[in-house]
Amino acid sequence: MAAVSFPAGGPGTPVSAWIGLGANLGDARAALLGALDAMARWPGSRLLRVSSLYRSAPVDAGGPDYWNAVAELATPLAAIDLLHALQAIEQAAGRERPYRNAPRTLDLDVLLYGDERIDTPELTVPHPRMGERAFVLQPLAEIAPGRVEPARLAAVQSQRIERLGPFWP
Ligand code: A4P
Ligand code: MG
Repeated sequence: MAAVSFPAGGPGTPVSAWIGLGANLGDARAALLGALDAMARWPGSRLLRVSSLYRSAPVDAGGPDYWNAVAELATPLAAIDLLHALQAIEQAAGRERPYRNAPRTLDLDVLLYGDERIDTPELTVPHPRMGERAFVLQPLAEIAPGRVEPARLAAVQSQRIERLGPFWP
């Protein structure tokens, strides 16, 4: 049986985690909504805030434009269990991994997990590339301005991103 670990506050203590959502294949908007709906149904977890929906040019990747958003989830899941639960949602949405940064039906990343720093082969938090990406920083700044340095946001202004408006609930 897989080992179960708990957040720093102890078993059952909810932690705020910020999740990055992205998709650029199929009905991307529906995939993002479906992922939020699935997270909201996890026992003991609660969606606290969801950013607007954004449309963005692919960064370090090809293919069609992406749909992106960021959500804050209060969850009793340990970080590694959260990652696995997100991967299960990706799989259910038909995610395939032909190569790194391939276009995808759904990508769910753990951006932040409370104030924790995690560096294991399977999970790095804060997400190592989030600081260079407007498609993460802009929606994150919308729902958690204290977690984004203004200088970082200013540095990614050249990346094309458009706010489409609220989409949750
Ligand atoms: N992993 C390690 N840390 C994390 C974390 N904090 N959150 C590991 C999620 N996963 C994490 O991810 C590969 C492995 O990263 C996982 O097995 C996990 O153990 P993946 O989702 O299977 O593959 P990927 O998404 O192709 O790679 P990666 O590294 O997650 O890519 P990125 O950096 O997420 O970039 N442009 C726009 N406009 N919008 C986008 O959403 N997304 C990407 C993907 C590129 N360009 C984009 C967008
Ligand atoms: Mg990913």
